[in-house]
Amino acid sequence: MVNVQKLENENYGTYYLIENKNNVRLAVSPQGARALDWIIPVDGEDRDLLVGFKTIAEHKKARYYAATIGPVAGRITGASYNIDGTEYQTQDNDGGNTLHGGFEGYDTKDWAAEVFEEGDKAGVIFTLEHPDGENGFPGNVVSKVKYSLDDDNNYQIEYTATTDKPTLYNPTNHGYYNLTGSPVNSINEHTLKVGAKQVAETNPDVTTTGNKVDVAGTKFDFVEGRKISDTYLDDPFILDHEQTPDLVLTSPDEKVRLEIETTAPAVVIYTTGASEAGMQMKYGEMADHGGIAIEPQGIPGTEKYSQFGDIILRPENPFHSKTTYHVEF
Ligand code: G6D
Repeated sequence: MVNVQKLENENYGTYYLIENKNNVRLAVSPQGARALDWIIPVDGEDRDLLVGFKTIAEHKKARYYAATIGPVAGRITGASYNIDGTEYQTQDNDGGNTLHGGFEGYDTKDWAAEVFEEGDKAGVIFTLEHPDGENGFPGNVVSKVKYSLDDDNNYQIEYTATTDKPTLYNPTNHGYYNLTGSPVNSINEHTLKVGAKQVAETNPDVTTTGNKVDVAGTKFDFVEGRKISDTYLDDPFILDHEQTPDLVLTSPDEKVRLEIETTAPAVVIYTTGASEAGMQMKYGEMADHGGIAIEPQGIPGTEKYSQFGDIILRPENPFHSKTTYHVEF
């Protein structure tokens, strides 16, 4: 039976603790509709798979850690886009481009929270109303992000959204993971397997070029699964969806296996580097390469490149996507 409690403490403020029968605990916050902790018992010890900060204040400052990113994750090149012949300008917060929804992206918002129980799972539904035109995104958009656990150790995030005008919509969860339980250890000895034969090519500013590139023989080839080693990533992997799960991350001690399955067309994988090394995290100082962010989403740049799909949300076609993070331990 999955249990949900609304709690309050000085570090997290108001948050929700979701616990299943196997002592898996997921803590989530209305601030940024973000996950704070994802703790599993390994050999009788607690192991927190999420890389994050001790306090919600630090999360708000750093912004993205396991937060809901939106309305558009990734970069909008030139901070502008066109829908049905109308040009829209968004905020330039990243060298001429818009990153992760701009200065006031969904991760910066306080979401409404509602506890739910549905069959064998339970959790929290976060809701946000985004007013028409705010930060260059048209439409009164209502987003709902449903965080849940079940007793089979599935952690699920489900997104739905509606709009009264055509707009761009491509959310993600920007969770950073380290399956050793602490980002004091690098992720180099983790094994990563990604069901993606192609990545979206990127420019030096990390915007996409519109080209899809085969991973065979490149640093992006994780099709068969291999150690991450000193491979630094900040790239969209285009999922084949030919195998389930879409992605597997295994801890160095092989005691924890994270399986991710998503309806999203891609996952952006970002590994932390020198710019994050030394940051004071929940369990100590972040090592260089201390965390791997896995962000299921539409391919960044889809608003410009139709070959990537379509991220226009229209009134007649509500948005839905679901990602399941299953952990074996
Ligand atoms: C950098 O380019 C990367 C992004 O992909 C990432 O989400 C962010 O850092 C945290 O801007």
